[in-house]
Amino acid sequence: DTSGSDNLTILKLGGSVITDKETPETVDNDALAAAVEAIAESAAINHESNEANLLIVHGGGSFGHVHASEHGVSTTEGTHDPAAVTAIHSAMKRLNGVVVDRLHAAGVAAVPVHPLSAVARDDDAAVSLPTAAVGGLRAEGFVPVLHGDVIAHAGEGVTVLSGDELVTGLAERLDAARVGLCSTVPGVLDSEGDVIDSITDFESVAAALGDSDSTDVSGGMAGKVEELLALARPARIFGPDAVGAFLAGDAPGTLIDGGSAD
Ligand code: IP8
Repeated sequence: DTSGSDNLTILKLGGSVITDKETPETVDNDALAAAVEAIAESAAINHESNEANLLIVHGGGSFGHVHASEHGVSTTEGTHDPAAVTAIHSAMKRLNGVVVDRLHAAGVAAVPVHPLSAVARDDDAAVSLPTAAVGGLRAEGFVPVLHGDVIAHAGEGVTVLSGDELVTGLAERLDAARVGLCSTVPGVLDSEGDVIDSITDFESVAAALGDSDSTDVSGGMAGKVEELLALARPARIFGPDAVGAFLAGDAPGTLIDGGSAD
């Protein structure tokens, strides 16, 4: 089913797209500016009706990941050290602040939403993700901007919640019509380096993608593909140049569609 109840598009800006991964806490200004411009021009933001059909999530890049690995925290390895929790969360808030500020400067009614304050994992690692805040903000014409974060995790202290988990969780709960992940590469690449058009099962691409069960926060591209295959709606992975095309309703990059029965 491709038609969500209220035409919501969820766009994730990858952390390695909008930051310089090599240098701690450095924004990639050109890449962020290009993404912001594409978002500001997009029809997903209807300035006349004051309706926001867009929700943005961004990843950690050289903000969250640097602090998370410094403190040995991942999606499965937790911490009970309040200073570690605060350091990782604060770094993500700094990046989120930059993203929100740039969106404002471009005329987008972006508002920050911080998962640590609202989201938790139970001891089966299932994420509880309340949607009252994002739903309420959208209904009032705002574009919520969420980010990968640290969240309470039963028995583990806090662990990392990746932006990808937020995207799939919100897509299901908010019945998103379209889901797009902007990555540094133009799509999921095969072993020749060509963009794969569509992926409907993991086995057919496993060899090209390599192992997915690393404790790396997002599990790399293989982890993303598995996560999106488990989502009961189609999603796309595309490169930084294709944000505008995706928001315009085009079909750039790789379609990932595990079917609705998964
Ligand atoms: O970059 C991770 O989000 P991701 C956020 O979407 C943190 O995996 C806190 C490392």
